Amino acid sequence: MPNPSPIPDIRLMTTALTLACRGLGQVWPNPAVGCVITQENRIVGQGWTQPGGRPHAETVALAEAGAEARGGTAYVTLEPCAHHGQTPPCAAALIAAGIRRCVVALRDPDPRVAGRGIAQLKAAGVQVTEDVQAADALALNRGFFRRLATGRPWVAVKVATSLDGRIALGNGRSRWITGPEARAYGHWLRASFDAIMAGTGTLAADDPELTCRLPGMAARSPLRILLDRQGIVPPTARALAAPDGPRPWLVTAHPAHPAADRAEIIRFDGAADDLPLPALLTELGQRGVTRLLVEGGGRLVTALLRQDLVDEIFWFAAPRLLG
Ligand code: AOF
Ligand code: ZN
Repeated sequence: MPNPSPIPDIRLMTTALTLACRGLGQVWPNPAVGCVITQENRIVGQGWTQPGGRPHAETVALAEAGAEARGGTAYVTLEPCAHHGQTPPCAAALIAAGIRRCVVALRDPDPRVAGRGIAQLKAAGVQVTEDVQAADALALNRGFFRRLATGRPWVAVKVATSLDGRIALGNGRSRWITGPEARAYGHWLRASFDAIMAGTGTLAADDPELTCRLPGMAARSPLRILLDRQGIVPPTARALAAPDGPRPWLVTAHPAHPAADRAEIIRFDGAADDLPLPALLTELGQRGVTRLLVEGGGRLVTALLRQDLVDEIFWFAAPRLLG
C-alpha cells in the first residue's frame, strides 16, 4: 500500500542518534556517529561507528543498503568525513552510491573535515539539509567536541551519597549505599565512557574492579585509569586484574611502582598532595580519551571540583541516613 506522507527528518535523525549511542565508549578518539539511509519511505540501511572508530557509520549503512541507496536519502549525525584517513572519505562514498539528499545534524569540527564534506556533497549535486537535531548531536558527542576544542576529555563524576550527603561511613570504610537499580545504571554509565578513573583512596578502601558487569556487556568495560602517585595500590588490586578490556593505565610519581608490570605507567612527578590535574587531563586527551568518568575518591573529586574541571555530575542519592 502506498504511503505518500514522508517520514519527518527529525524522526529519522532521532533514529540515527539512537544508533550513534551504541558506539559511545567504544570509538575514541573518534566520534560516535549514526547513519540511516532511506529509499522512499523505507529504511534500507543503518550503521554506526564501529569499535575502535572504524568503519565509519556511513560505510556500514551503505553496505547494508547496497543498490537501494541510489536516489535515497542519508541521515547522518555528523558531517560525513572528507579526508583520506584510515578509511576512504564518507562524503565520496555517499556520492558514489548515488545518494540524492543528505541530512546532517552537525558539522564536523575536525580540521580535516570542517565543512569540506558538505561542500563535496553539494558540488556533486547532493541536496544537503543541515542543523537537524543539532543540539542532541552535540550533546551525544560532547567528549569528541570537548577534546577537539580544549585537548582535554569531557569529565564526568559519579558520586553516591546518603540522604545526608555522606559518601562513606564515619569510620572511613565505604560500602554500598545505593540499591541494585542505581548499581546497574552505574555499570551502564561505565560502558558509555572511554575511560574510568579512580584515586588511591577509593582503590585502597573499596578495591573496586571498575568494570562493566552488566550481563553480556563485559567487553564494553572502559579503560581503567588508576591515580596512585605514591605507589600505595598493591599489584593484587582488583582494578589491575586481567580484564577483557585494555591494559589499565597507572598514573604515579613513584619511580618503581610495585604494580608496574600490571599496567601502562604514566609518570607524573610533583608533591604527593598536589595533583597537577589540568596537565593530567591534557595528557589523557593527547592519548585520545574523549569521555572520562571519575568514580572517586572524595579527595580526587573535591580537587577536580575546586579546580573547575568537572563538566557533569551523576549523583546517586540513596534514601537513607548514614550520620
Ligand atoms: C564520519 N563517520 O562514523 C566517524 C567520523 O581516523 P579516521 O580516518 O577514522 O578519521 C577520524 C575522523 O573522522 C574523526 O576525527 C572525525 O572527524 C571523523 N569521524 N566521520 O563520517 C563516522 N566516526
Ligand atoms: Zn567517514
